[in-house]
Amino acid sequence: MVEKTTDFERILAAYDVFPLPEPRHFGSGHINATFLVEGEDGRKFVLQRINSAVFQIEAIAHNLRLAAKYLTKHHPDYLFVAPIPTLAGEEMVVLEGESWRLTPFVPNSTSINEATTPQQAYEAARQFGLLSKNLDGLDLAKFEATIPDFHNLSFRFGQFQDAIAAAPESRREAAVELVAYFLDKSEIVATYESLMQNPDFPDRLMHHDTKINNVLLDADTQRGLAVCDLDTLMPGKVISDLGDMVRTYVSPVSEESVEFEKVVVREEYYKALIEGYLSEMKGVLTETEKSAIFYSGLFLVYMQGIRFLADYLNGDVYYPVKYPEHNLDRAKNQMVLLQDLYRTEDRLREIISEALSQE
Ligand code: GN1
Ligand code: MG
Repeated sequence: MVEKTTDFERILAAYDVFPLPEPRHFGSGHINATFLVEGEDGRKFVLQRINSAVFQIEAIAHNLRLAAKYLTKHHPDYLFVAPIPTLAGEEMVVLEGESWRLTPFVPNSTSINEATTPQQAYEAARQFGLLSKNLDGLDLAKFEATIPDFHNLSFRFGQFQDAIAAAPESRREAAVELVAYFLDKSEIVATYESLMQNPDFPDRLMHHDTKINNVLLDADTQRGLAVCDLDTLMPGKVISDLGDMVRTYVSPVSEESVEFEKVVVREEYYKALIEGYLSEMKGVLTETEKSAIFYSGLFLVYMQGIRFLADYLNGDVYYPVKYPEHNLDRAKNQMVLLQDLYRTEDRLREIISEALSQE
């Protein structure tokens, strides 16, 4: 559905792009509104309204500018889907208090919500590995947090505890089993805190939203072309990107599924994503980072589970919902996935060792 109140023509005039036909909603992100724009000359673009309640908008522009400059100099052939500057040289158009950004639509690209072949998992993971590898060497101190504490698990755990304490009785009651499960697994937070103290666990430029639908695949060959949705490109830890891939590539059904019996770890997809990521990053990672590969799945699935659950307890103030228990179901989906990661732990650790020992 197109928001009739949006003055697309005025926004796009800043780029000298004239939309034909009316831009339409595109993709499945939760936080920003995304539209596909077809220009009168046949060119296609992706237009996004950035959620300024969530993001430090200036930090996004700043980080992407630094990254684009570095990549142009050091990796000129790398396809970095950066915002197109307006005719006035700005990264964004601000209209009536809202910030809009235009990126090129990569020709013949497609994105998927679930991996249906291990090769897709391999290709997607390779693209995220390539991004961090190509950005290795940049001075991280120059980058800013586009969402402070975004993947700080101690902070997220604190928010979860606050949400439990403040929840209305009815929601706390409905969530009681899930809350107990996630509190019982707080060892995941303790492991995070000890890793954060480890000097062999460095910051790197991470994408921080490595869902499979943030990768552009060639529509014909399914080869990875590029990554998109770069709003959370900022310094972080390797467990963020690896973990969100585990979270979203290994199960045959997405985080939206309520067919909980289908939420399982597919080992061949796990293997493919680990091999895809390591094909780019093996030479970059430290020993501690390598030893945290299995943990990365626990970390991210746990964090997403408590974020969904906290939002349910808070009355659905962050993630848009289609029905009252939507966030509760999402949290349950994550719980089931976490349980399956524990169930398959031995085999997954073997897969990691084999991938690390391959030449
Ligand atoms: C949000 O907006 P979207 O769908 O790309 C969220 C991610 C979560 C994801 C769960 C800024 O991403 O952290 O993993 O939902 N992004 C933000 O689907 O909170
Ligand atoms: Mg997204």
